[in-house]
Amino acid sequence: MTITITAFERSPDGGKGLARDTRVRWALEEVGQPYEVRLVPHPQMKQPDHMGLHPFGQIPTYEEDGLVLFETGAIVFHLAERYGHLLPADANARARAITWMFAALNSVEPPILDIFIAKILEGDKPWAAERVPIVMERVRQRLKLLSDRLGDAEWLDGKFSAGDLLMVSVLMRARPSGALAEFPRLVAYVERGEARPAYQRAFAAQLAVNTA
Ligand code: GTB
Repeated sequence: MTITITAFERSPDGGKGLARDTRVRWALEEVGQPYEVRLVPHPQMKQPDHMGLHPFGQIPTYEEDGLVLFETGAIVFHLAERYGHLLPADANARARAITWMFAALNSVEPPILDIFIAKILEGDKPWAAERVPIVMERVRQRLKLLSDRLGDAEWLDGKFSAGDLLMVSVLMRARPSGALAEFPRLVAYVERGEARPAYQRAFAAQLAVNTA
């Protein structure tokens, strides 16, 4: 049984680890599963072969023994369910860790992505100069509450979980705007995630692709 994921042939970030295959690579490393990567040139993502795997023509996808998945949250959840390690055994602790997975993807990632949309995709619009500070303030408010909740804890709820893996991955995208740096506890939290050997292996693997 071989696990195959897809990734950008060349990530637009040049290997900073911000494209979403990195979080899937990280989860695979955490659960100790070997995997192969099929690199997809951007135009090919919109062709029928790839659209058959991913309805929105994006990366990453996940293939394993006839199973095809898309959406990084679903892929990380599947890996945690099938291979263990990333979710606690206790039912209530497990439910809370899953709640943090949803929080990362539904409550923290969208405002952070809005920074990229406002600055880059819509940066040339006449209203961009007014919109960017509004979007930044919304991110600040969300990060402040997250930082307060984390406090001085190492991870969001006890041991490192899939919730932390996704939250750290999402927070990394707030770094280029400077928003993350305003919250030292979150900076340290992200650094703890990045220091994990599994993350280091995932990062190195995507970097090798993007600097080859
Ligand atoms: N909700 C989906 C998931 O979590 O799997 C989102 C998947 C997604 O957005 N994929 C992006 C993609 O395929 C790549 S990761 N885009 C091509 C397209 O839509 O045509 C997003 C991404 C891209 C670039 C950077 N970067 O340069 O820093 C970071 C993240």
